[in-house]
Amino acid sequence: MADWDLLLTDARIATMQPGDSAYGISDADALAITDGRIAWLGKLAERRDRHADETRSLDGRWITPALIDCHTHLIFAGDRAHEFERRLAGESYANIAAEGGGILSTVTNTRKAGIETLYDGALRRLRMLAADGVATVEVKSGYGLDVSSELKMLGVARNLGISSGLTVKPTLLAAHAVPPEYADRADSYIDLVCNELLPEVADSKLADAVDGYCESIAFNAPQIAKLFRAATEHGLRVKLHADQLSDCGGAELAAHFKALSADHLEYASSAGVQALASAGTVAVLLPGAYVTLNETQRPPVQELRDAGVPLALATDLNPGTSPLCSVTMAMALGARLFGLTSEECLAATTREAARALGLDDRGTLETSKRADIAVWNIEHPRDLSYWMGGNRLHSLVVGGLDFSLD
Ligand code: DI6
Ligand code: FE
Repeated sequence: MADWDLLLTDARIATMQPGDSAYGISDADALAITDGRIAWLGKLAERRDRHADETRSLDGRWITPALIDCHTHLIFAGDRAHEFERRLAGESYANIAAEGGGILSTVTNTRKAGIETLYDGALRRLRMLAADGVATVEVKSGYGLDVSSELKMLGVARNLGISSGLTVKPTLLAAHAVPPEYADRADSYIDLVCNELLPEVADSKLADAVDGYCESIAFNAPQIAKLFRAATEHGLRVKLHADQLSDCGGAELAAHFKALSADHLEYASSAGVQALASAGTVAVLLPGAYVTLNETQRPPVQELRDAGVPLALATDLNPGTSPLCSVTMAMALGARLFGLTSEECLAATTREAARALGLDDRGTLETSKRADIAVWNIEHPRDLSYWMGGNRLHSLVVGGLDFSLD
C-alpha cells in the first residue's frame, strides 16, 4: 500500500522531461508526493493500491515544474529609476556609469545599508518571483565590492534561503565592477578578491559559485581567468557575464573553465558558441537587460541551437539594466525578442535553468525529483510565454509543502 503525504488528482501535467511529446505532456492525470519528493505520477485509474494523507483535486488545472530564476542581482539598496529616466532622455548607460552612476551608485547605497534593509528589500522581490511561480532563485552579490560588504550580501542571501521557504543559490560576483578605491588598479582588486574574500567565502560555504563580468567597462579575460583559477582551487564552479556589450572572448573563457553558464552572449562569436557546446555550458539569455539597454544585437540563438547549447532564460533582476520581477515576463520577452519557441521558453526556466545552477534534483516532474510544482490557471503551457503581465499562478508547492503567497 503506497503511503503518500499528498496526492494531486485531476491534473493536466507538463513534466518538461525531454523526449517525443512537447512539454513532456503525457496522459498522466495525478502526482503523489512523499517526504518532499515526487513518489509517483501517472493515470490514477491504473493505481489501485494507494493511500494519501491528503488528496487534492486540481479540477483539470495544468501543473508544471516550479519555475527557476537562474540569474538575479536581487539584493541591493535603493533603485535607479532616475537613471532610467535619463536613459529615456537619450543618455547612454556607459556615460551615466562614467559619471559615478550605474553600478557604483548602487554600490554606494548597498555599502551604507544595514542587513535588515537589504534583507527586507530582497525578500519583497523574492516573493514577487514566487507569486509568479518561482521556487528556486540564484542570487548574486556584486554591489559591495569590498570584503565586508560582499560577505554582508552573501549573508543576506543565505538568510533568505533559510527563512523564505524557497531555494536560494548564492553566487559570489565581487568581480562585477572595479570599486572606486581601486580605480585604475583592477589587478590589485582581483588579488584582494582571490587572496582574502574567496578563501573566506569558500571556508564558510557562503556561495555555491563564482561569477564575473568580462567586459570593457569591467574586467578583462586575464583578470577573470585569474579569479576562475582561484575559484576552481577552492572547489567552486564558475559562471560568467559574457559578451554582453562587445565580443570579449567571454564565451570561450567560460567554456575553458567548464562554467555552469555563460550569460547574456549578445556579442558571442561563432568560436565562442562552439566552445560552449563542447564544454556543456548553458547559455543564459537575459531579455530584460537587452530591452532596457535598447540593444539591437541579439544573442546568436540559432547558432546556439544548432550547436546543441542548452538555452536558459532568467530575469537578471537588477536596478540598472533589468528591473524585471517576473520570470513569465522574461519568457514572454524571450519568445518575442530572441525567437525562442513557447516550449523552449518553459524548458529555459525549468529544466535548463536547473542545469545552469548545477541542480539535477529539480526542473522536471518525474519520480524522486524534488516536489517543486506550479499549478496554473491556463489553457495550455504555451500560455506562459504568450500572455504578458497579469498573474496565472493558482498555487505553488515547494519541497512538497504548500507555499503561502499571502
Ligand atoms: N551586466 C548588467 O547588465 C548588470 N550587471 C552586469 O554585469 C548591470 C547591473 C547594474 O547596472 O546595476
Ligand atoms: Fe546579471
